[in-house]
Amino acid sequence: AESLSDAEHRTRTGLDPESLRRAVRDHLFYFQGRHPATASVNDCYLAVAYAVRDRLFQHGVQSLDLLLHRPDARIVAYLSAEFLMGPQLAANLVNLGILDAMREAMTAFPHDLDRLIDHEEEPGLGNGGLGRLAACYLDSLATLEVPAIGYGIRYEFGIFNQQIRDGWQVELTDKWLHLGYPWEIARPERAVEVRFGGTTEGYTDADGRYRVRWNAAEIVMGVPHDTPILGYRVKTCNLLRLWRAEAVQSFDFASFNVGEYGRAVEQQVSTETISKVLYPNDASPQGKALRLKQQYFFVSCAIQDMLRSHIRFGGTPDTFHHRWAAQLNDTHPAVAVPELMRLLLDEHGLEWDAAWEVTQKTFGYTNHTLLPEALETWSVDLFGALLPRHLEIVYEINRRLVDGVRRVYPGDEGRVRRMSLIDESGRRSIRMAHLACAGSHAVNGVAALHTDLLKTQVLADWVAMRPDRFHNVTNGVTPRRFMVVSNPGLSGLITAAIGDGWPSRLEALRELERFADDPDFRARWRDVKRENKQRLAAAIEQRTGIVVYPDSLFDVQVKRIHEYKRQHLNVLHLLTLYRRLKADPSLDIVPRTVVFGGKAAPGYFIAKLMIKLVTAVGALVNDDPDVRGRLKVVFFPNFNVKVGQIIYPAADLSEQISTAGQEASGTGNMKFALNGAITIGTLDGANIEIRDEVGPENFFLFGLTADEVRLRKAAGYDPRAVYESNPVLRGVIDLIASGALSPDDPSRFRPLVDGLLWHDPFMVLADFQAYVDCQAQVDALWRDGEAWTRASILNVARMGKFSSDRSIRDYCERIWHVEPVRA
Ligand code: GPU
Repeated sequence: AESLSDAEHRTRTGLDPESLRRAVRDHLFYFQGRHPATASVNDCYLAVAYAVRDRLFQHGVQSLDLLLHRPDARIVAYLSAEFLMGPQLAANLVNLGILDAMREAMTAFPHDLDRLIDHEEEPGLGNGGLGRLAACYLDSLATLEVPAIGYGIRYEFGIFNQQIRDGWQVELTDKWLHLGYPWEIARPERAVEVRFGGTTEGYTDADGRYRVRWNAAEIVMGVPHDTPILGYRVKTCNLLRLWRAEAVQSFDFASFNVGEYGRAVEQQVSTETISKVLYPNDASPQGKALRLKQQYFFVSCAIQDMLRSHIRFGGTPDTFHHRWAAQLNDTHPAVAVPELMRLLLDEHGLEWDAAWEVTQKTFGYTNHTLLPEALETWSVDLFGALLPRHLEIVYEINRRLVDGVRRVYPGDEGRVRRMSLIDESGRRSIRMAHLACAGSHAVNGVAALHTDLLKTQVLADWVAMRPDRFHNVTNGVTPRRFMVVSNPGLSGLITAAIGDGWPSRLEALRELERFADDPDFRARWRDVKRENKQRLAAAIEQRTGIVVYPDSLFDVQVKRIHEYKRQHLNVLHLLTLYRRLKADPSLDIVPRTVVFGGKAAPGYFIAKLMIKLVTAVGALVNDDPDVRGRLKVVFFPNFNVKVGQIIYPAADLSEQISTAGQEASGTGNMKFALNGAITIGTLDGANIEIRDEVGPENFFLFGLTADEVRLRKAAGYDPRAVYESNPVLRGVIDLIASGALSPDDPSRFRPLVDGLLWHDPFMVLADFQAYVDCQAQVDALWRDGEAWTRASILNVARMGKFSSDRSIRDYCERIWHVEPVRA
């Protein structure tokens, strides 16, 4: 059944199949010089994309017009080093409400729409959860009609493409621009200059006031590239504005003699490396000068852009925060704090106190991790060499901060040392999380447990001084991309049952509860899941050659490879199953297909070894005649948004098994549950809130709690003792250590085994038995197909809280104090 809004959209000019067909044909002819009959898949894809982009910008211009007439409206600036946008075509067609119309339009061309959607490559401008969250938030901001701009870096090369060769990860350069990226428009006329290095000097201005001038050594141009972000079935169209670094022609070439053209070009190459490549580390900063340059580059572009537009539309520097609410997506953009201070002080002549008030009222800071190694610091020497003026400002912020601490806690020098922006132990470095806290009016964690741990541990001193600045905003994901686009079967079934309002009002899914006991509905629910599993099975066979059976339980763990996420705990369970089957080949077990996916940071040796371990287990079990196909282990290569859109809808069991207290939130957990998978998980991150919502009887819980982990460590955790006392565990560890999984290199997995036996900081062995027992409960429920389906339906019905629309409403109300601007 066609929804009212679909019908409405179709009658609007340019959105009916005939107009779309004409637009695609015109783009082929006039833009690409192609005849429709001979157009390639890429030609057709580009033509469709341009036809869609035209319609997005039509909305975008209207949104901008509206803003110009509403200079009182506050705009959100989401500052993020990563935006993991995923494929754009299908998502834009869904938001425009013309997926079916375009499908019909494309019947006149040699390649149908689904072929084009499949052909599209995604811009991988992020590592994982943090970058994907930013993309979900842009979708929700537009859907809620809140004016917003995402500011980031237009990396020429995004996250590497992962190949699996001989079971190992191999990294290939991601050339996402090579066939042309049709969704963006370059805006060279809006370029800004960004400076680096050099020195500062004091001077007295015309009014006799002391001022500082920054004599920089290097100038770089930032050129914005805009991608329109249309909300779901609304007219609001926001922007993702990504900056590309370019050489300043006149600067470089004028300073060299004719004979030194080569050196001039070298300078240009070095400048352009700033936006060349995304650092492929997830939650583990590298401290490289180029990374700091990237951070300052995009932040300076963004703040200058915001200031310029504020002033162009009649604002003054001291009212900047009335126009802009800027969110720092972790500390990667935290240098925005001294940058806004510098612009207000040095370029716009504000006094310190006034500038500081504007700055604090502008920024909010979201923390995304508690891992100590992930808390960013920059060496004072490096920072000062690159940003000498900003270092002075950081010192002044710190001087005032420390004064304040001493006033409130006289004599408490320990506290002063702990809270200082400068870590004085060892090489002096700037604590970016402290800088972000100091410069923000609001600080938030991303799930209830994470915020609690932030408040009681990492940022406890800050909470003591300013308790009202701390908030929780639990993460969410967009149901448009992760249900409507990626799971049309399930979406159609839901819409048939409860109407079509749910994608923008996800709490409405609760109405599905009354279908959980309807045998007919359950059967259709299972049919949808089966179709999705068949689709995944085909993709698995195509990409790995492994044949899997859609009737088996699809048990899935996809996410970055990290020891704290414990892919190896999952592997220990697989080997437990395998050893049971070897001991008794006639054992009646639940057939399982266990799918892994995810990238390892190229320099993270143990993570790469974990991938090799998974593929080695696959090689051992997949064709073992005793196993008889009842256990299949797959490593699906190059996990990204596009692959996720095939995998989430096909999962029965969602593995969320991080050590309690380590995963700030997780968002894959939400994507799985929204697609009817049941979670097996620890009390970590948002798992806790998911379990609260779906009900403990519809969630497989195991493992130590965050408190128990802490106590156990404090009491002196001895993994070796766990190993000694558990024969099943000993069996699987000994199997790995024996070299049976790596006959060509028997000691290959020794580093993993030794890490577990002698250190095990992530308590894998401590949770092993609880996990294996919990998996037995999974089997038991799976054997009762009706009960499983009921739990699956109830999971979806009760997941409404985890729409990113709810998260964004929370940010708007509690942190940004912004309101929608309705067309
Ligand atoms: N996260 Br810090 C990243 O993906 N990258 C990072 O650099 C940092 C955090 C993740 C968290 O690990 C995950 O738990 C969370 O759901 C996600 O950010 C979004 O908040």
